[in-house]
Amino acid sequence: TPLPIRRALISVSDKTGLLDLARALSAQGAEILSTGGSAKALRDAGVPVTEVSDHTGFPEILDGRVKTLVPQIHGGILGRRDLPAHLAQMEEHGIAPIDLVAVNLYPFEKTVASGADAETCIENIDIGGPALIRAAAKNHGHVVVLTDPAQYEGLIDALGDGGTSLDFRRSLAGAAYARTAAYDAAIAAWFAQQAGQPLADRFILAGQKAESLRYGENPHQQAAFYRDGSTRPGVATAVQLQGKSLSYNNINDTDAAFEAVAEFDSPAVVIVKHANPCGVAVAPTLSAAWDQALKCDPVSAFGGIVALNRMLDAETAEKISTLFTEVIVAPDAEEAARELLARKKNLRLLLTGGLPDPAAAGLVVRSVAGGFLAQTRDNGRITRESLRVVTKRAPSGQEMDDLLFAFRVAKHVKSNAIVYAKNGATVGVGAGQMSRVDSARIAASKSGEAARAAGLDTPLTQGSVAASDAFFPFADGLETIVAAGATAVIQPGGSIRDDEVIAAADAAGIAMVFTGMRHFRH
Ligand code: 93A
Repeated sequence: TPLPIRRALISVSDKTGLLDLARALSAQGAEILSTGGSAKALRDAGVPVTEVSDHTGFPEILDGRVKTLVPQIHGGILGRRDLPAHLAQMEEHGIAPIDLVAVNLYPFEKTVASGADAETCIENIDIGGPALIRAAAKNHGHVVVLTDPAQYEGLIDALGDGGTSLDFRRSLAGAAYARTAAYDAAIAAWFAQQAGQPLADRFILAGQKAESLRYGENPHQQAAFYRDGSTRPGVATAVQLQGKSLSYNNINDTDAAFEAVAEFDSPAVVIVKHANPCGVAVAPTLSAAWDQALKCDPVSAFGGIVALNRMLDAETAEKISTLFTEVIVAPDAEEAARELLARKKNLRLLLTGGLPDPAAAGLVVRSVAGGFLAQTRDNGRITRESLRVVTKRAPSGQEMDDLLFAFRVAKHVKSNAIVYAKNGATVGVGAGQMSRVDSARIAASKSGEAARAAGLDTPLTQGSVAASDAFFPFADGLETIVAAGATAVIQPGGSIRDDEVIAAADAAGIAMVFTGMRHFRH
């Protein structure tokens, strides 16, 4: 039988939806108990409310650190309504039952994110709130627990139907413990950070489920999307303007594309398929960058994800819309571009409001059987100054620009990665092969196909430069690149056979630079 609410305790830091909730409770006859700030907001709006301190006869003390941590409150929440002994004890100690608890916590995560000092962060560790939430969730057989304004509407609907069901209360209880777990995880992570522990040593599994996904990588797999509270512009924080909801693969690919496009300062376009770039270009305009990126591998680009690092303009949007595209992600889009894309009902348009900082520190986690691997994100970025020319011939200015571009792209290609580039655009991408030679060969042969499709008789790799994400263990990889027509190579160096590889480069008359930094990506 549905459970009506006789008495409700409301104590919320985030006052969103507070009045609607309180009015609905009041209307069905509930007495509302509330703490200082929440009580004031209700009184000001004319909603009848009793201060917790008046209800308990005990004042808020210690600057509010002890507001609700009293037996009248916790007894009122925890007492079992189905046990006569509990009811008798409540009666004996003058404890009135509390049937609903609506609490959202001191904004600890936001306070930390704002860069507040340690004392302020500590003051924002909520003690009474989690205690209320956990107590109400434990006694969900008789008590409703609300921890998020997004849950109020469901409660208001249930009240309209005469009260809440056990199923409803049970699901809210689960959500309540997920919230307090994530809250404590954030606090633990902050303490570890304060203690100076390295980023990779303080991974605590925390995240709030953002949405259930239709399925995972394959239709027989379940999937869900979690947010970790980060404000980094990207797929997790983007606003979706149109199109079906994102799939698991869409989210993964969009992330790969947007992280890659954020690497470049000039207008840039990245086209991603299966988490690998199949076309990347920088140019004076987005529209020109799109043309060049598409030329690299127009066959693979079909059904891809397109990421841009500038406000999407109408001209570029028009061009992209002629190709079947799953997702477009950009910091923003001009009104005309939005209107144009609105006609493509299935295309998803995501706007992030900004670009992530590729140099920012962060943690990347993946699961393995029985555990997790955590590492700091690959925020390494080589500069022109850090390169070492190892061949007799030094790269020309244009070659140098393209080498830097190609190496930056290679960072976002699954290993073994070989990227051919020319004039600020990829002309061949070899990804995810078990041998570096195969990556070099595949990229070159695809570029041959792309050239033939465009009616050219020389492969696009002719006169290009090439980047390798890791060193060449033997000269054969380099020789494959030379055979494809590249004139300069960028690679980390560091193989015991570097001498052989350098000799092969000199023999072919090409230029080669060492970065000293590797960009494996698996
Ligand atoms: O300082 S507390 O840890 N001690 C408490 O007894 C207590 N009771 C509720 N924090 C406590 N709260 C929190 O106060 C709630 O979780 C809520 O976030 C906040 C609401 O305070 P106010 O109604 O004064 O704005």
